[in-house]
Amino acid sequence: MPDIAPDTETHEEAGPLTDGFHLLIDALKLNEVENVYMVPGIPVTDLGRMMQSEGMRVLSFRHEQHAGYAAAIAGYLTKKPGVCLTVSAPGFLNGLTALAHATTNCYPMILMSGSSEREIIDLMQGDYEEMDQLAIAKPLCKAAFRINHAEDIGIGVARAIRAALSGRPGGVYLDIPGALLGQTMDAAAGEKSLVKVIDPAPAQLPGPNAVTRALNVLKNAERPLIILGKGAAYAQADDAIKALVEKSGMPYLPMSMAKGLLPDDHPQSAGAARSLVLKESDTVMLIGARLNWLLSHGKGKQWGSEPKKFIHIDIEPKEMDSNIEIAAPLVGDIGSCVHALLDGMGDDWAHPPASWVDAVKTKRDTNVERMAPKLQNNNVPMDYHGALGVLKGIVADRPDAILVNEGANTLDFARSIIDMHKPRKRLDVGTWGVMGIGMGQAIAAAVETDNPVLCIEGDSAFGFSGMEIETICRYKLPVCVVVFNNSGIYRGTDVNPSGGDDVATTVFVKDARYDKMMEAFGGLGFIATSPDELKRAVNEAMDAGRPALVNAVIDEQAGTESGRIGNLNPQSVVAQK
Ligand code: OXT
Ligand code: ADP
Ligand code: MG
Repeated sequence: MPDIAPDTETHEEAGPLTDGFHLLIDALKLNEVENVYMVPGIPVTDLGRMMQSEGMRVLSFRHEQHAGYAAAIAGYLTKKPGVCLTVSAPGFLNGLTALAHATTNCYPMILMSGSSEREIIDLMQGDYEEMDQLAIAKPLCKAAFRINHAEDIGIGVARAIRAALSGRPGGVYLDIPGALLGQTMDAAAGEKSLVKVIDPAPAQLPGPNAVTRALNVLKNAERPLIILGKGAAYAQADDAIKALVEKSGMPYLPMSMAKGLLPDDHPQSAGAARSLVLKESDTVMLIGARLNWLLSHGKGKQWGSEPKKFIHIDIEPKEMDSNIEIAAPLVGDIGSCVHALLDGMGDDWAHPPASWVDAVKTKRDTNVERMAPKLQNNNVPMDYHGALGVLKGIVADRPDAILVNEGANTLDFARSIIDMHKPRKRLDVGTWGVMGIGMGQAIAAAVETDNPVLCIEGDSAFGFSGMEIETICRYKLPVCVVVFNNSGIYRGTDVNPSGGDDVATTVFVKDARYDKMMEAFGGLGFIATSPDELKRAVNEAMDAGRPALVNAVIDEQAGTESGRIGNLNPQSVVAQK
């Protein structure tokens, strides 16, 4: 606490003072923000120090983008806003990608950036790291605020928290001018100015008519399907969702990060019958999933030729009819909507016709059986199936471990091969398919949950955040990174079409030893060239509970262009030279 200062105006003895630094920390702590992900520098270096001395966990990163991805996924995992703290202009911009990613994925996050002198910025006089950050952040987040006066810190933090969490969660920008931190005010008045946010994400009950309408549509379905998205996982209404799925008897399809909300080997899972259920279903109930590109916007060949009826549960009313007509919009929070449906279904809800349930089961069993022998192969060099077959077993043995996954082939194969067994244990590239979330998400997963973390990373994907393995080592986090090293983006075999000396644009250095990077910072390094070696290395690393990196050598030819989304690449009509 700063000194007691005499009031020079009145010559009376004033009370103790506080300042912007302390008010900001007190406001965050009052609202149970415990962890902050940051990169220090002017004007927030001392803020980081003081946060640490005041008992907050302050994780200092090597690059703001990864601190931001950590904060974003912390928000997803905890339903509290994850906080990222950066310096001005370049640090702010580095954090902005993650803020936009949080908004796109509906993760609650607050990006707090220090900023330079307002008067100089507004006259564009060239201050140190000058930038009109508030204006730049606005289109990329749910809300953006600047706090100019110490007495507004309590309100400013409260507004940021409520904006991030209420309704559809998302990213919020909070601009912290450097001068604010040094402002002083009477400590007692400062304490009174702080705001504890009451009920930041209030329950939003669906209208009774909307519930009845949804149940009527469901009742008339011959071939119903439930699609669970990551909004359903975020909602933490796990028991209610499981009860709804089981009471309804309907097949369900988990989107990538909803895998494990019910265990992937659940008898009603249609994860391994994806094409069939999308095409053949006549009624689809979406729970916390958008009809965006990942679901082909709800139309086209993938959805078959017969028209379908959609029931859509989402907290965001504007999501309804965004791509196609929704027969039964159910606007509200997922917990309340699912409970309302369960109540309305009564005790004698009829399960869907056996012909439909059996058709889904047959397709699922066929796909699983077809894949099984591929997962047993012990090929050297490893292909994706051989390597992921081993990791599937390790995840089954360690169901509490959090799986972080990015890449193209490494992502797409891992998603379909590795079963998840518990909710919110699979964290991946999200709505944008963004590379670079890996180490930031791994760090936050370890910090927020204390669970072990297994990262399955394409070698390109790993490169986006690889330097953060120093951060992982510094904080001694139980993170095992497996780099699927096929010497390139998608494959390691492309050649420069010009015949020149430069290698092809998708190809990396051959025989790279990513394991040595981890050893350089004191972590465990392994190299694995066969599934047996991979199994031994990952088990040893995870048993050790220490930072580890396994360099898994994958056949350079095994992957395909863009994994399973090669169809999205535009084609040139002019033949390549
Ligand atoms: O039903 P059918 O018969 O169709 O079968 C399906 C399922 O039923 C079945 N299935 C199963 N069978 C048996 N058993 C089980 N358990 C089972 N489960 C499922 O399997 C099939 C397939 O199922 P799936 O996967 O569910 O279905 P499908 O049709 O694929 O689903 C469609 C989608 C769209 C939902 C799905 O494909 C999906 O979620 N895709 C996400 C794709 C994505 O986001 N990709 C990442 C982006 S790619 C590209 O952009 C990359 N870049 C560019 C770049 C990016 N992204 N970011 C930034 C900041 N800069 C640049 C780069 C640089 S990727 C990349 C790096 C790549 O190189 P790496 O080295 O990192 O990686 P490698 O490729 O490994 O080298
Ligand atoms: P996926 O990529 O898994 O399909 P999306 O990110 O597309 O999932 O969709 C998540 C949806 O969940 C968003 O439309 C968001 O508004 C919604 N959502 C998030 N939290 C809640 C909640 N608590 N209640 C209702 N809807 C929610
Ligand atoms: Mg690769």
